[in-house]
Amino acid sequence: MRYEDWGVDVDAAIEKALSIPISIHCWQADDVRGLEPSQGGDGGGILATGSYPGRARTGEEMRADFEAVLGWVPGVHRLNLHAIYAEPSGPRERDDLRPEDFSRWMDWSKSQALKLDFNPTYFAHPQADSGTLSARDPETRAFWIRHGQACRRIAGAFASFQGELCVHNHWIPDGEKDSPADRWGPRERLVESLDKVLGEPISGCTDTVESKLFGLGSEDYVVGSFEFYSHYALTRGVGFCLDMGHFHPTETIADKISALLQFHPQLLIHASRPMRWDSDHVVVFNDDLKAVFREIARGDAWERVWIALDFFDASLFRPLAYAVGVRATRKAILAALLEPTSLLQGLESEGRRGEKLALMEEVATAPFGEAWERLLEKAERPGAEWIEESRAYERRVLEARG
Ligand code: RNT
Ligand code: ZN
Repeated sequence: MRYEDWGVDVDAAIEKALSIPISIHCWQADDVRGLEPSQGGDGGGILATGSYPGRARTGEEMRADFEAVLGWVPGVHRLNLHAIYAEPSGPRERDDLRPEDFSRWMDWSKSQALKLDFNPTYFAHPQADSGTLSARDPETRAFWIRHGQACRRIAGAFASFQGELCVHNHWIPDGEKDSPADRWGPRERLVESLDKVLGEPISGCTDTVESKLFGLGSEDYVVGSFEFYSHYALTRGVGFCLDMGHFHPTETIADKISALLQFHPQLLIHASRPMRWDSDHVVVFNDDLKAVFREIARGDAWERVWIALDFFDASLFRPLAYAVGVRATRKAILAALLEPTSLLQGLESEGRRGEKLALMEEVATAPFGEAWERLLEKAERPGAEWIEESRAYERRVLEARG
């Protein structure tokens, strides 16, 4: 293969690409609805659009869908749960959630050799309509602080159950639609609340905080902005999460990685695909995605980055949406590892920038598809035939789920 002429060890790249965990978000399976008896309360500025039939409605249906998807995607995966996917034996408020409410997920994850990650759900709840951790009302704040604390204990329980850390990501929707007169108060309260949430040392629970520019209904002001959380994370020793859709519409995150990793020990990446806004389209193998993983590869920063997915499209068969996004992410990881980086950097350091650009253009049309097929073969996962398998699974699902 052409890559070998450039000094790239294709088999080593394939092996490495397969070993990097991709944390699959559970919320594409059901359009971010969760398993709670309906709570009301708005979605916190995120929105799955579409009404394709066959949405998973129970934990069992979700797990069945994940098992199908896992047959179509190569490499190591994790499963990223949100607190609203608890399966308690009786009614349970969010501030009282316990590890046993996730025992079905834990047992199942073990049977699938998946490690779990976790997220508190600070949205889609009547108490979240006027803010959560930054709310003016002290009782509302206290409720969400208890929720965050309960979730950290669950993440700690996952970690000890799986003998490996659990990445626990905090995203809150708090913000203002229009012209806030006070941008200070909510940020002061958010610092105070987060400090309380994170106060208890919990082994294996690895917290991250996720910034955002705007949401539906928080167009003018999001309390947890980029600067806010980047600095919070640095000063508190927690991880920072970058979501590909959480910046200005033409702003991409690839260039931020080498800047942030000068200071942050670790980053969580939410691979997503904003289309004109933070639309959470299914991730595809496009230039933005490739650029993110190329930066990680060039900095050999794989150990300092957790890779997770975050998209939800209700207009497609959901298991198919998963497989498209997971396969695209694995492709982007492989493409990054196949780059003849030292050749390119050598040309650059010698001042031969034209030749560097020319070589980049040659790399762009190198036979990536052949390497990808070799990876699939190695992982014993289907090529394009997975689409047929998805169609067969869809037929069965639509029959069973009406
Ligand atoms: C919202 C954030 C967040 C959520 C999930 C459901 O804009 O991206 O990560 O998508 O927590
Ligand atoms: Zn996200």
